[in-house]
Amino acid sequence: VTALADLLVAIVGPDHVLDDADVTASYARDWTGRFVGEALLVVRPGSTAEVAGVLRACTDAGVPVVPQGGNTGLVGGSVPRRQPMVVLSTSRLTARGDVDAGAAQVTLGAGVTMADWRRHAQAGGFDAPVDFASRDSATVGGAVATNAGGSRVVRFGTMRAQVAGLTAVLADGSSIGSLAGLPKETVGVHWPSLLAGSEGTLGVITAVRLKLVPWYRHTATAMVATGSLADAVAVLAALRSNVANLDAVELILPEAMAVVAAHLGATPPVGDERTGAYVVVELADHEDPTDALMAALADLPQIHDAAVTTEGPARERLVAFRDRITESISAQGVPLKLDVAVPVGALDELMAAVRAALAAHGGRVVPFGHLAEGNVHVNILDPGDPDLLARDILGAASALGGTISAEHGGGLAKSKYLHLVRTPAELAAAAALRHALDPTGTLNPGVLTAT
Ligand code: FAD
Ligand code: LAC
Ligand code: ZN
Repeated sequence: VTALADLLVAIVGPDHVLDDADVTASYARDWTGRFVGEALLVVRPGSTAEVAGVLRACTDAGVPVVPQGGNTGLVGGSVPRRQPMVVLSTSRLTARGDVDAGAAQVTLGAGVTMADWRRHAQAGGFDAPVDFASRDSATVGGAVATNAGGSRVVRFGTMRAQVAGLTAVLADGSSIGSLAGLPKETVGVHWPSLLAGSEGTLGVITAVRLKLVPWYRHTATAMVATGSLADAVAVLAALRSNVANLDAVELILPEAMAVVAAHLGATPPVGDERTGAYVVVELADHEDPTDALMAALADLPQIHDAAVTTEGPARERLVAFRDRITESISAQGVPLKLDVAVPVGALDELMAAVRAALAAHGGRVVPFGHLAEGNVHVNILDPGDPDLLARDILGAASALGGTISAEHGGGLAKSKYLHLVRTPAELAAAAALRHALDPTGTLNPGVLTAT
């Protein structure tokens, strides 16, 4: 330990190698509290060259490394899980380039937060296309590494679609990638495509060249109450065909509304005993889209109650019922998080399978998610038998043509279930690729490792 610590101190300086257990503890515990490990050391390199030095030293010493951004990941991939393990924190990689208006791109250090990406883009007259509730801590590097989604995917796609370039360091300390951001290039392997969603298993992303989108100054937000999930999907279909500036279509099921309303100490803005599903809809545009939103919702027979707001405190109050669900669940205990997606037409069947699994294995479900992607966050409080719940619910998602992870990644949580969505040939090819880039198994062992 001392020899490795001395080497790391020589690379990043004494202030950036942490070994005091009181200090390293917060880097070793995940956001949910479900995954708690111990860090041999926490290292905070300040440049790509320092990241390379750190990785080379750890690989030479045979000590595995877990890359960590904001530590808001929800599947256990961002914290140590065996001894010894070094946490490589990107918290000092916070350089921000100027907004390149002609290209509509910006270069950011991997440790810049999602909120700072957005603020920086807006200061340059643009906007960031990805947004989600952990924005103040989650980093752009972590978001690329988990191919993060959030509420604007319906309009702009996931994080993968925003990466015009990146640089990353492999386990042996070599650097790959480019920040040129060329929109067209055809010379074989495309590093951003490979690294997006790789969850720290192929390389440490040190900087990203991200796309920007127009900054729509006007947002109209509605919450509507519908009778069922099928009705919510009918509302989604109508919006998709009738409006051009759809920015978010989010789903809250009644159990989640009850939990978040209690947490906020507020009454749900819409709905009553008829409500089977709430939908939060946003339109964003250069002109105020409120009239367009009201018109789009006006004659939909599936809606029995609606509230519409524009920017300001009223909108923030409404959005809080969606944004703060994850926090309100954690305030009640450590949930089992099964983040799945199915084709939207199969959402009813998915929830029937979830309820059957709960009846058989115990627990309280708090479901919500991203309706346009058929993505339901199946959060289970007081899970009776977590393994059987996971087996049945992830199995059902897969059988319905969906996935065991639409967001957040596989981490440690899903390693056991990768076979549900990948063939043996695919798992073998992925393992071979990983071995080629990281032959010593330094980077994030256990994560995305089929077991
Ligand atoms: P971390 O948690 O630090 O790490 C996550 C994974 O990425 C780990 O495997 C880690 O090893 C790897 N990693 C981190 N940085 C790097 C790097 N520079 N290079 C290589 N690998 C790296 N996610 C969504 O997709 N959509 C949501 O709507 C959403 N909402 C959330 C709401 C709340 C309240 C919370 C707590 C989380 C939410 N998340 C959501 C999950 C999480 O915030 C995202 O996955 C986020 O992108 C993680 O970023 P991070 O910087 O915190 O990464
Ligand atoms: C959300 C996270 C949990 O959608 O993905 O709030
Ligand atoms: Zn989500």
